[in-house]
Amino acid sequence: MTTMLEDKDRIFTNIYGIHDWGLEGALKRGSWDGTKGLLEKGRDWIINEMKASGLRGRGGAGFPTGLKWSFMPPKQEGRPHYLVVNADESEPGTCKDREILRHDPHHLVEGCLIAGFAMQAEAAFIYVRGEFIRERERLQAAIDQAYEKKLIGKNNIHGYDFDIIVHHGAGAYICGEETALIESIEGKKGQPRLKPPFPANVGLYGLPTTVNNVESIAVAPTILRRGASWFKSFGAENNHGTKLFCVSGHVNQPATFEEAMSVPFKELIDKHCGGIRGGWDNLLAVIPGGSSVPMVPASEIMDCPMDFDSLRAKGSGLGTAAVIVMDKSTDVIKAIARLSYFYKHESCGQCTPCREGTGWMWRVMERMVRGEAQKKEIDMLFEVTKQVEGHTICALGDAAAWPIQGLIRHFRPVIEERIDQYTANPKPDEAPLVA
Ligand code: L3W
Ligand code: SF4
Repeated sequence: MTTMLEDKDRIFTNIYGIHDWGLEGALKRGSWDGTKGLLEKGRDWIINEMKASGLRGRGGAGFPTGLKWSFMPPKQEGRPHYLVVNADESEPGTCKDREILRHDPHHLVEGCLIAGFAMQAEAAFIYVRGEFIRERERLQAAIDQAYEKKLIGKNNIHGYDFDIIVHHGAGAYICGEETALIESIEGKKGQPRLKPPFPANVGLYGLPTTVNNVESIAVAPTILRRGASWFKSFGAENNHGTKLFCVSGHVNQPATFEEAMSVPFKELIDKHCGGIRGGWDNLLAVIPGGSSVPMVPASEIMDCPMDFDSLRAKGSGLGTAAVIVMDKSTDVIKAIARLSYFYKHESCGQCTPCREGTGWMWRVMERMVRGEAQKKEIDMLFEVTKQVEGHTICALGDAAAWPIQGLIRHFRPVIEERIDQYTANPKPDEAPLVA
């Protein structure tokens, strides 16, 4: 097991945009090298190699990518298959797919062709976050280069006709949920569908569709060129490969970088971010996987391997590997209240526990920030999060509930102290904090 990467092991060698992002630069860095030969090895070989690599989806859920590709049903005459790439990167703290679109877009373009071939898709639709205007332009330019050199499109040099269409979103977080994203491409309001059926059976325009995150598709060409066992050699059992991490908050140098899966948290931050602001004793807590996962207190995160299973064992998750670091200057109740406001604002409103619950939880959190609450309401708030969790159409309900659960689980004394302070010195009628 390897948990520290060397430069030679990095897939994204232009993540900081130092080199030419375009086709010429990408070719020098190894993109499009022997792509035809990979396709000639056949669909089964590609899917089996992806399964053997141990790659788990990089969009948050960690579902095995090769297995997902294998869910596509046998091709039927007159029923196209589609690949949909989720570039609607909106999870608070997450800024990794953005860097791929900006600086290494040919990894994604080539990945689309290979993944599309493996699942017999006619085309890929790449759904780009509404706010990513320059990123969409950059991606489109890379796609245009690939068309011009006949790397994709009709009668291309790889012998598999394949189109790539960029769809620009309009700024809704919920359109990152795969079925809301599909609805949005179809021109409808972006609201999640009930699953099952999963997109593999009933996806875009009712046809077999696989939805993958940008990073999941962009790493595929390198995995196939270097081999499944190479990718699998990084990380711990069931948590393999290299991974883009985005670290924000109270570290000395916030950054997005590629590292081996399962690297311990402290090593990750010391190596890439220059440690914690004010030193390690100043660390309060970490949200390790984007705002949708519960926080982990400093005492439990230090030696924790940064991977799906280890963080789950801590009651949290790797999510998108967006690591939000909070030092002791953080008003931890206010930080979570801000997330509650975000989920209330982004709820699509179609199911009652989420539509009503997110607003309810945010309003109570506002009072908790001021201390304008009764201690028994802490348990009531926790109970409400349990009524929302698992009772909604999509994961946004869970995502709204989990950060509050993490706060109560780890920082109940801080909430109680705030209530005691307010009781001793009430300041009623203050304006909302985060509206
Ligand atoms: C066929 C089955 N397909 C599962 C497929 C399913 C999907 C994938 C994972 O949420 C999480 C969410 C956010 N037959 C299948 C099957 N599939 N069983 O596998 O499915 P699922 O439901 O576990 O997750 P999801 O709905 O894809 C993603 C969390 O990620 N998250 C935030 C993400 C935000 C971004 C972003 O901004 N870029 O990614 C962070 O933690 O809360 O729990 O494809 O169809 N039997
Ligand atoms: Fe919409 Fe929330 Fe229900 Fe998801 S959980 S479908 S965002 S109302």
